[in-house]
Amino acid sequence: MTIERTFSIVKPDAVGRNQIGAIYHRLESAGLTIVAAKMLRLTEQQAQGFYAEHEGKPFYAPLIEFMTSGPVMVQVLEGDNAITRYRELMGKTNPEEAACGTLRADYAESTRLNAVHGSDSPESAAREIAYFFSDDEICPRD
Ligand code: IDP
Repeated sequence: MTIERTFSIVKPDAVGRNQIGAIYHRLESAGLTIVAAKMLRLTEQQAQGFYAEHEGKPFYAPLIEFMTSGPVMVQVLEGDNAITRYRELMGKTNPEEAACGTLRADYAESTRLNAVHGSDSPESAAREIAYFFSDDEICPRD
């Protein structure tokens, strides 16, 4: 067992369709425990900092516009091998390529409006969790 933490966003498209609960149900049913969560509306500066690795790419400006277009839910997920397992549960970036039964196959509209974010490595998870949560906002189960 390798208990890991990963960072997740329910993006503005899914929040706007009232799909928070459905997505949380899928996370918990997959054995991922939500140990921190909050709703917020990203500022342009927050979104730009979060997606800094994509600066200069053609999809960067529309991505920032999308991510600041409405509220998001940000959460920390904990579980065995959580980083890889949550990436598998999300499915590929483009929902047309996402495997059946994945979150993006079921909830994403397009490659940009793709419902969820998840960290892609232990280094990203640590950076992204610290970007949104202080240690005292994380509530592991006893
Ligand atoms: P990921 O979210 O699957 O890890 P990344 O390549 O890190 O994908 O891209 C970050 C986000 O940028 C994607 O989730 C999606 O919202 C958006 N994005 C990525 N590639 C494209 C694209 O080719 N067109 C439009 N939006 C894109």
